[in-house]
Amino acid sequence: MSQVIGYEKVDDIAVLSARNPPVNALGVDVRRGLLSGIERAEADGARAVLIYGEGRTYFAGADIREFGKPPQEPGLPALCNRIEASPLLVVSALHGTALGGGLEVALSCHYRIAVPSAKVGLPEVNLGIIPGAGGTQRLPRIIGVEAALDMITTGRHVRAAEALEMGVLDKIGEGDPREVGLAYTRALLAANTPRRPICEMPTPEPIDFDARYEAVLKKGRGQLSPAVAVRAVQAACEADDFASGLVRERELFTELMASDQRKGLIHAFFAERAVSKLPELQGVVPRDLHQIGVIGGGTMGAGIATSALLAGLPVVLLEMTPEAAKAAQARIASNLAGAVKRGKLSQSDHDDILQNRLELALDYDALQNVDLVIEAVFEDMEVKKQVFAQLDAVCKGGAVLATNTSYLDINEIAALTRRPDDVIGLHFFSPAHVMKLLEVVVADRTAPEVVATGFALGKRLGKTAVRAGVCDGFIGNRILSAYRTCADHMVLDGASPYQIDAALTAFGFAMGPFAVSDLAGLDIGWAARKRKRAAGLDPRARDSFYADKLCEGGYFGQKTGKGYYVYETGRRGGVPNPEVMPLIEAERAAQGISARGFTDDEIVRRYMVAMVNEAARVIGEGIARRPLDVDVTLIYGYGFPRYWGGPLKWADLQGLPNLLDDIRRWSEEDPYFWQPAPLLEQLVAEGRSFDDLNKDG
Ligand code: 3H9
Repeated sequence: MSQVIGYEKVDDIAVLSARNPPVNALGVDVRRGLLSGIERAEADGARAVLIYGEGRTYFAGADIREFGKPPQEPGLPALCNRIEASPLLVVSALHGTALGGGLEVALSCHYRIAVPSAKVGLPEVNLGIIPGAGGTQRLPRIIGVEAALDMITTGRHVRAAEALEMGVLDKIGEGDPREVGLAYTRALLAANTPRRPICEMPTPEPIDFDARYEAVLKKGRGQLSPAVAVRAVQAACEADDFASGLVRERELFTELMASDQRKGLIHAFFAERAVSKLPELQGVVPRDLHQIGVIGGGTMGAGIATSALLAGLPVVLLEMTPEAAKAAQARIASNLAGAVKRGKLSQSDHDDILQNRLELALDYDALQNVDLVIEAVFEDMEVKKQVFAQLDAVCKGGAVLATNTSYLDINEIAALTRRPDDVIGLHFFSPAHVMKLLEVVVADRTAPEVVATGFALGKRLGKTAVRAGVCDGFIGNRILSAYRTCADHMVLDGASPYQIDAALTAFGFAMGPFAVSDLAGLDIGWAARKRKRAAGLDPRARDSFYADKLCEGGYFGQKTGKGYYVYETGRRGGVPNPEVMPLIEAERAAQGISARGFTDDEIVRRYMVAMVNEAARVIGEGIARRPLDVDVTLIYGYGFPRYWGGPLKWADLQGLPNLLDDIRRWSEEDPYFWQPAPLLEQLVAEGRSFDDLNKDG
């Protein structure tokens, strides 16, 4: 008797129940249990088999932890074929999330019923693979090629009602999945309903698969699995028979299983779940959050307030003047209207938020009762210090005092209060109601339950929260500063900003660094350069002034219509600004540099190695706990292509000794910039990888 698949006979129905928490993943024991359950039912005089999952869900897919390991029998494809071929009537009752291999098991059953809250999907492409247990062959046979391609190439989770309409499900029933399933199976038996194996259904109508392949490939920005899935569905239409279609699906599945993209995406899957699991927070209870305060209603403050309001948290927003408060309210109203337009918020909730849950205030006293307050005022230490002195005076005991600073020293801010234990950094990314990343910046004295509260707030706001330590730029902006500097050096030496942007978007970044600067505002980089120069640059550091000239001319990027690119109203993206290259050429001439050519590969390599090297420093100094924290930060906050798994997974895939060799070679031309990070040298010396550090915890 299987531990993970229960067997029970109810009249003439054999009931197989999955008991493999948390998500009933189809690991080897579950597969063995299902196989022996079907065999036992056939020998047991049953007329039908009902399969359902105990706990929170039907099978949520193959067990991802088995990927890359030697396969163990029975494989899922063979199991699905065996279920479908059973002479008994086989029915599945779905609840929770029937995903991937889970839906494939359901599709190998002859009938499917689900509870109304169930969702179904084939999300394999998000893990860098395609459905590998018949999903690409069975699904198009019951719902048609277009609907199947939509589900398989996007991986989206489809609600039960839509799945019923599409034909993925045969029926929806309210109640406990076991009872719902039993009632349906009894009804099917009573009506003498015949078995209905999908493999015996006619092949679906084809479409123009070549055109669809190209379109999906383009949309994936370098991600292969959705496009490969198109080829697998094509086989459902064009293969000689069902079995040959399965063989083709298997070939494509196996190729992707061996790919770096699969490794990267699986790494990203586990990294984003591990990121909030910090040993020091085990058992630490976060403080209650009933109401929060936000100081400053500019783009960032309004975005943070919107995010909290959308998550159901009432907000007190403090501004300095009635005009500023009105402008802040207008920003929040516009953000909320966008949420209504996108179907994320109902009109009545929108109205309720603006009338009852957002309080605008001009006096610090209004923050007396908030449980947590986030300041998002001007990025200046003196201003922040004034704000924190006021907060210290008015906020109730136990309130969490958070700063949204991007780079200032939070220890210095905390030291100014009588309660440094309550002070923390909560670094949001703009637009804060859209961007998923939240850096929870832990200062020297921050109490563990305040850190836990930061993570709890992140979860409530639907953010991916990463723990960071205090330094200039924390995890993300500090690493950004290094790879951005590398891009600037390449421009000085002969690459154009446009070639660099193109090479990096071809690598998979959402945007290149110069287009990003235009979006963020060139004035931000200008201010940072001025600050660094005023503090005194190391004489060995390379500097350049051409970008300052753009700013001096009033070109701050998208918001002024011109920066590295020219933005015409109504057009998406920009075209290269013809004034930029002459400025760069003049700069090269002034510095006596003769421009050389760069290949796109070299651009990507240098940019990535600069990123990895700085990331290794950030981990070595304890600013990021683990390599996976850096990976998640770059994926969620900096447009890093998820299918590489993050920069440090990319580094592992390239081989760390190769990256160190590059740094040593490049250090001959610029020994200041290309200094190997001690941690990178150590890992290479020990023959270890970044992922080994992740496993150390
Ligand atoms: C596949 O099926 C291939 C086949 O086509 C072909 C095979 C031949 N395996 O996300 P949560 C763990 S590919 C192993 O926090 P939620 C997860 O790591 C698969 N473990 O909960 C976490 O562990 P921990 C296709 C899994 O409620 C715990 O379960 N299926 C798996 O926010 C709870 O997860 C998918 O891609 C798994 N398949 O979300 C579905 N799934 O507690 C992937 C989860 O140690 N899974 N775990 O951190 C999901 O999308 C979400 O987990 C789900 C639940 C929506 C199910």
